[in-house]
Amino acid sequence: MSQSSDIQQQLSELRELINQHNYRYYALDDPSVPDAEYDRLMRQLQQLEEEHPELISADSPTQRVGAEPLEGFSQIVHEVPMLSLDNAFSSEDMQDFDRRIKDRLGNDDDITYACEPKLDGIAVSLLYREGVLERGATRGDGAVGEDITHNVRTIPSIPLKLLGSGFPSVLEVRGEIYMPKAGFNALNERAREREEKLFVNPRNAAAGSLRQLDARITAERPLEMCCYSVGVVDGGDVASSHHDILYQLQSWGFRINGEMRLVVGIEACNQYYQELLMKRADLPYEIDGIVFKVDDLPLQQQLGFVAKAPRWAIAHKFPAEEEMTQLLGVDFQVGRTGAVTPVARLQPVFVGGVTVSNATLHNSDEIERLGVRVGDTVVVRRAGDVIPQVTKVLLDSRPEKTESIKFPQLCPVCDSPLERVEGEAVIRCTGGLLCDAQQKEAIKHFASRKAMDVDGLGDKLVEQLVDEKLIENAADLYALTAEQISGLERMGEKSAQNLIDALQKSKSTTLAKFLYSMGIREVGEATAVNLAKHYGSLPALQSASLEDLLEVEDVGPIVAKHISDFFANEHSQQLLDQLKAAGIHWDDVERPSNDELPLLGSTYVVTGTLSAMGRTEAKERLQALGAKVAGSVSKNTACVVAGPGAGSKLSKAQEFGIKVIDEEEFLALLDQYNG
Ligand code: JCF
Repeated sequence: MSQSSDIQQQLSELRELINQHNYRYYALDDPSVPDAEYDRLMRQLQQLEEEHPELISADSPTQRVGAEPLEGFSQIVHEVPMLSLDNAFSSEDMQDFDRRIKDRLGNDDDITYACEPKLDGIAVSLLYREGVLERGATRGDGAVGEDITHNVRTIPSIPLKLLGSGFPSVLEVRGEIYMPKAGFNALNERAREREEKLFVNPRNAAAGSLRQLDARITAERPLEMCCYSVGVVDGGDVASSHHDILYQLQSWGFRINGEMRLVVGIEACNQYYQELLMKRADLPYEIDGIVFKVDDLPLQQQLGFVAKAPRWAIAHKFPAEEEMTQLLGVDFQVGRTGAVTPVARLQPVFVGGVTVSNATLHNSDEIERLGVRVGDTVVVRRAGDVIPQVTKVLLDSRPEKTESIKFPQLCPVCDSPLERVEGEAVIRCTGGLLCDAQQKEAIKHFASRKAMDVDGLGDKLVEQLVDEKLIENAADLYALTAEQISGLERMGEKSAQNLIDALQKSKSTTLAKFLYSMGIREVGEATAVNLAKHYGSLPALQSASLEDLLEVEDVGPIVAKHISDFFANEHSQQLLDQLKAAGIHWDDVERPSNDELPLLGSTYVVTGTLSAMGRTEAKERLQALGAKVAGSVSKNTACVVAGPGAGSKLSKAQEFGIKVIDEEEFLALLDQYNG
């Protein structure tokens, strides 16, 4: 064999292998090799192609990164028009759809439908000739679209070359290009950090990514394609049912929707709809409804089309997650930590399945970014159980008279000055517990389930108690009498006594819950548990220095400062005394003495692979000896435990001259202390 055909052989084997791995990873979500192996193969191919540039082919997996920018998009005419779908908005609409089909077929037998989520992305067409991707186009108006070949080539779930065999020599595959929620969130997070423009939703982000003349930009966007039908088919055949066509497409290398099901009869369609509606928020991509199609192709042909939509398919829409409405005004709410949040007061609108009249505007930066004014028409988004947000201003419909939104100079509740910490977006009230709002929120938090768990003490009741000046802080709760409570609106003698009993019951708690209930900034449930475990008692924690606090699991300099500030504060001290006097109690945690914690004060880092135990166990064993285990090496690291495969952490340790031990020495260390 000549050398060049030998290389050619090597190249096609590598490409074949990489395409297979790509398929398993991007189309089937079922990777066949670890990422590192995939990377090695790619590098091997790249190197070989560098050495033999004349052998690079357009369908090589290395050719996805994006070529030079285009001057503009050219138009393409869809040989088979790309139809839209009729919509159904209720189960009655679905019933009618099913009825029309049966009437037209002159047969009352139950129809088999293929059902799948309707992805909220951009419809595209891909043309394959002899199994090689030749052209990608947007749907456009269904008759004429734009050529986006350079961009679709960068999307990993789109095969540049079909897998397997038996595909028609000309095959047009249709589907939806979309951006998964996680990719969208990460993209916007990065844009926010760089103070760039944010995308309004994943669909806009996908559209914007495909509208790039420079495919190198598209290549960096987390796009996926999911296929749902074929257009032109020439020089070969496809299967005779919708679902079989999808499985064929899958075998040729495409991603299809894993939620696709076959059901019989319209009742089952409605049931599928309800199931997916429940699942909607948990799916990794956005959907705006369910597509139902008559599965049998001969039946589809018999049914045909009306105007621009097939008679054999329908989209049963979900409630919209975005709607337009008017911004009537902005209120400023003060939270437990004093953070002042602008809240949009909206003309009530039905969105995401509920009527929304308030939405968060986050902070003053966000108001500026949106450029929103009172009186504007805005887009409100409510997805899943997430709080509603204003995501966009419709400038085209801005009325003549709008008002700018003025962030207050003083706390809207207590008139204390507001402050903005350098580098933070949050503006806070400096009033602390003198601020009624912060006081109320602090008491609500104190009584909440994961804190002191005072049964029956809801938000409204706390507000009444503070407004009626019956309490000023959490400790005052324990001095309330049944008479005082039963005098309140909507409270009877029975409910008053229940609350007294619940308060009594809450006095017996744990140190962790008590610490959490104090609402110290950045001290959530997990940190409270760590603090309780580490110190065992309140006095031990109170007397801890900043450096001491840094020894606690997951406590960094900022949290440590908040904790230390809290205990140094006069109001906090009074509150703690008052609560103790009220009879709040817990059993102190038995904490090993310092003699039993020989590694107290040292920070360890575990890296690489250990054969005797996993890194998590290694970490726990070290912590049991009092060590702090950190995730990265710094000047404060006492020792690095390095197994085989250790990388940058090991080199950093060597650079800093930090002690490094291998697994054998590590096991000896554990042995030494565990006797
Ligand atoms: O997921 C979609 N957005 C979607 C759109 C799914 C389908 O099965 C479609 C479609 C548009 C047209 N089917 C047709 C015929």
